[in-house]
Amino acid sequence: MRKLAALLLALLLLSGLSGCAVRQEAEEKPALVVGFSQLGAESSWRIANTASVEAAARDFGYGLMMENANQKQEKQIDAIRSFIAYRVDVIVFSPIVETGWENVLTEARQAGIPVILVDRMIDAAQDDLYTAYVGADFYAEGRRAGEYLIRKADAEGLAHLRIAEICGTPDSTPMRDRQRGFADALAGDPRFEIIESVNGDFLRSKGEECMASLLDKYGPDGIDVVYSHNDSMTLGVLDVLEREGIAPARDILLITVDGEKEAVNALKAGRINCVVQCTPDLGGDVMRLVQALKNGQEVPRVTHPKESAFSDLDDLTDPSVEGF
Ligand code: GYE
Repeated sequence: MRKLAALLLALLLLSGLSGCAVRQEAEEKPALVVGFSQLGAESSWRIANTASVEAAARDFGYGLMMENANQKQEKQIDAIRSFIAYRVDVIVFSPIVETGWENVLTEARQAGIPVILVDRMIDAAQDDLYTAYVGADFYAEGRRAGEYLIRKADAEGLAHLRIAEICGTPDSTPMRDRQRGFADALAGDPRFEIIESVNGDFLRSKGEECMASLLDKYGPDGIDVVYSHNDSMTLGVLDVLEREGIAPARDILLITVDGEKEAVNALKAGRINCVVQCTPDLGGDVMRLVQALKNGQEVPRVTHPKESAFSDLDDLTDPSVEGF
């Protein structure tokens, strides 16, 4: 009888232990592995976006292989090839420019690995090179920037505004669509003249350089508005204006896109006129799609986050007016 009890106890212990071992194994081996090719770390927006994807992968219990391409398309292509070789379950990537992805994405498709584009789009003849896109509607953002300027001109009776545009990375989706949306919103209204569009590559240092050379060329009285495609470049613009004794948001109107804390605070302090919001917090939407794909469910082709714009014509004490 005692022998039987001892045997039972041993069996119980064993099953308990092995149950524990299995559970531990399940905890160590993630349910699936996502390969994420981030394009760089050029702005606060990008850094917040990386953090959002990392946090969401953790929340969902997915493994994340992240490669940062440091603004180089070739590095993104290498990263995607290494994800294919590793046979990750899903590839997530943020294409630095729109063109030049056909070959590597065809390889991913042939390997049967679904691709989710996050933040930026591609421009390719075949439309089966990616499964879904999660990111902003940049055309709508550009329109919001233009619509603000129309409201401002109406409110203050401004008859002729000369606009300098500082653009993001050439051939990138936010650059193209923020430019197009803005131009379309103002089209046909003789009060607005875009005198020049220059490339600031989404970088604070280049925003500063662009503003300095625009001032050299047109003088402080030759520019009425600066429309900048992101906050980093706008912060560089602010540095130059303040150094030159030009009052930002009064001598020269400033419209910016993103909504990072430093820019929203500058808006509240009367140093920027309008911040068009673009949320970097895309990780949750991306991982929800990864989960749906894993469960064999259909996913929406396009997911846009909800966004708006804040300006000196709005109530800036509203709690919704805050940066990331
Ligand atoms: O506006 C900018 C970043 O692709 C939306 O890239 C993103 C843009 C963002 O460098 O700050």
